[in-house]
This record gives sequence, C-alpha cells and structure tokens, in this order.
Amino acid sequence: MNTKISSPTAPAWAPAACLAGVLAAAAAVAAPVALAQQHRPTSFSKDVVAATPAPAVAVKATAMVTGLNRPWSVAWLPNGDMLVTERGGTLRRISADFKLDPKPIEGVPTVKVAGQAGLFDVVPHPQYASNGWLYLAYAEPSPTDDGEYGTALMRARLKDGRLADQQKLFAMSPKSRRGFHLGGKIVFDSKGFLYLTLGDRGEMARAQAPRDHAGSVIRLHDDGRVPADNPFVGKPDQLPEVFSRGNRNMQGAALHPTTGELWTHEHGPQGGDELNIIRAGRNYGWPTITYGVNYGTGTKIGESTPREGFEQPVHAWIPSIGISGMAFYTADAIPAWKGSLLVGGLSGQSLVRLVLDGERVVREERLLVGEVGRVRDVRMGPDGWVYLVNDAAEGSLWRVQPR
Ligand SMILES: [Ca+2]
Repeated sequence: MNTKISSPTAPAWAPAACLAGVLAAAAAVAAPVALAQQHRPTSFSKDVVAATPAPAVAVKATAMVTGLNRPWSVAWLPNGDMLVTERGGTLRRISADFKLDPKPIEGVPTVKVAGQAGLFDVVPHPQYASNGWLYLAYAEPSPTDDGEYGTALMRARLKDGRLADQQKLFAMSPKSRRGFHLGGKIVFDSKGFLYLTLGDRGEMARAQAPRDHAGSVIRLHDDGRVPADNPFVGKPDQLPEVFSRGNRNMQGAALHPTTGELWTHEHGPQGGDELNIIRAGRNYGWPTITYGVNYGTGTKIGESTPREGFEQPVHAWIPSIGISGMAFYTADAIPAWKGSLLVGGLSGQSLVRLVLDGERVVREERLLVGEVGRVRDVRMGPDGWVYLVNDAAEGSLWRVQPR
C-alpha cells in the first residue's frame, strides 16, 4: 500500500467517491500518479482567514540584530552562531549572543546582482559538525560574460573567516538576462538528498519545457551527483536533475517534520501564491493552470482550473502576499504553534501561521502585520523561538515571541 495515500489524515476529509478512487489507485500496481493529491481540494486563503478567529498566541517581534543589507536567509551553526546572506552578495556571521561581525565572510563566489538576482540561501549540511560543508545558492553570471546568469549551487568549508574547499555542484541551464524568478532555497531531506528550488526566470513557458531547469525543483546527492532514482534519469528528452516542474518561483521550502516530504511555496502572478507538496516527477501546472491573473490587466493566464496531469496546490493566496520563507514549527517554546507551518509575506508584510490537518490548511493567522516590513525569511531557531529577516536596505534579524 502506498504510504502517501494511506496517510491517516486522508480519509478524514476525502469525499466518499474520491476515497474510493484513492483506494482503487492504491490497489493498482505502480499507479503512475497517486490520486490523493489531485483530489485534495485546494483551500483559499481568503476563506480560511475569514473563518479564523483571533490568533491563538499574540506575538511581538524584537530586532536582535540591525544593519543587515537586504538579508535573504538565516541559518544556525552547531555552536549557536548564525549566518545571514545579504542579497548583494555578502555572507555575514552573527555570534550566538547576537553580535554582528562587521567583517563579512570572504571568498563568496561572484554573484550577479540585478532585479531579484543575488546571493540566496545558506544551509549547513545535516552532518555539518563532522564534515563542515556549507551550501550556498546564488545567481551565477555566465563565464563568457555575455550578460546572462542563472541560479547555481556551491559548497565550501568555513575556515578562518573565509570559504575554503569550494566546489560548484550545479548551475541551471540555460541562463538568461531576465532578473526575475530565480528560486534559490536549499533543503536536505532525512536521507541526505539535497533539493534546490528554481524559478521560471519570468519566461513562463520554460516551466513546462522538458530540457530546461527553469521552473523546477532539482534533487542531488550532497556532492552534486544525480541520484539514480531521480524521476527523469535515463529519459533523454528530460533532465536528470529535475525532481518536479511547472513551478513559477519558489522562495520557500521546508521538510515536513513527520512525513519527511518537501513542501514548497511559490509566487503566483497577480493573485495565486501557492503552497505545494513536491513529489517525484509531478507537474505543478505553471503556466498551464494557475489561480493567478496577469498583472494590471487582470486577464486570464492558462486555463485557471484543475486539469488532469497537473497537481493542485494545497493552499492558494488570492490576493497574493508575496510569499517568502518557510518553516515548520516543531519546538516546545510556543506549544500552541507545534505542527504549524509558518511563511512570510513580502508585500503582505506579515508572518502567516497555517494550522494543518494532515495536508489541509484549516486556519490561517496573519501576525505582526506591518510591524517588521517585508518578511524575506522565516526560521525556527535552536532556542525554539521564531526568527525573521526583513527585505530592506536597513534590514534586521527579528525574534518572535509571545507578547
Ligand atoms: Ca501550480
């Protein structure tokens, strides 16, 4: 029996007809697509917010570190120190007692800074304490200096304030001069596979092009090798690094704490930010299906409706909140938040808490609205509190705690 289909939450919400279909699919040998996800009804932010009473826990945000220039991502090292990327191409170190080292870490690769392009995620290897590998995602300029660039992934070890032992592991192809939609989030799963989210570069048809990395999630071994069980390995009309496609621009990704599956969100066009569960070989629809519309004109993109062969989002934000950053809350510091999914809003200038019932969003709280500006990244710290960075030239690292 397919464990994804038989998850204990599925029968609770599935209409009887759908459930019968799900069970039939589960019984079929090697069913190509688990129907559970296609049949899960998408929830819409406006409906869930309207039905959500006051937040379970009122919170405040305290600026712990100021003077960060467009911070993009924050990560913790085993000793409690933090690393923060700044989109302009600098990597900063913050001590466990929140002192910002005035000297950036040296040796960061050359980063293209234009539009949304720059330095993106920093993530330590799950066994960082023993192997010292740090992973960085960034917009890499073309080596031929032709003005094109694309999202790339490298790893290095931090030695004496600089990045040593550098290895480039991946670069998206083809590159482009478009300063839009580069993704850039890195997640390791419990088996040590690495996922990197990408975007469509503002060239939306690329998200459906089979020999193009744009608009996909890629999956690699920690040293950059392509896993033999990736869904498109051995298919010459596809790319072996690709794990899923049809994604527009994923700037949030996290591993579900109990299922171990990769959840991502992506920016929609006008309206239609989405939350998705990323599964091998699936197509998430962009731009063929979307709940968003063209900016300004409000005209329709794609077919706008569910369609066979394309995954539906778990949740959709209409209007969009400019979604960025993602963390599952698993700590004990705020007991009422345990199991929640936290995401940030750039244009929405808020921290959004989603309460989940399995794969369904049942509550949506808007927190800290307007209090910290454009929320770029959301993380759970080792102390159990939630940390944010905000997208501003004078940005900060904020700690979120009950009021
Ligand atoms: Ca989609």
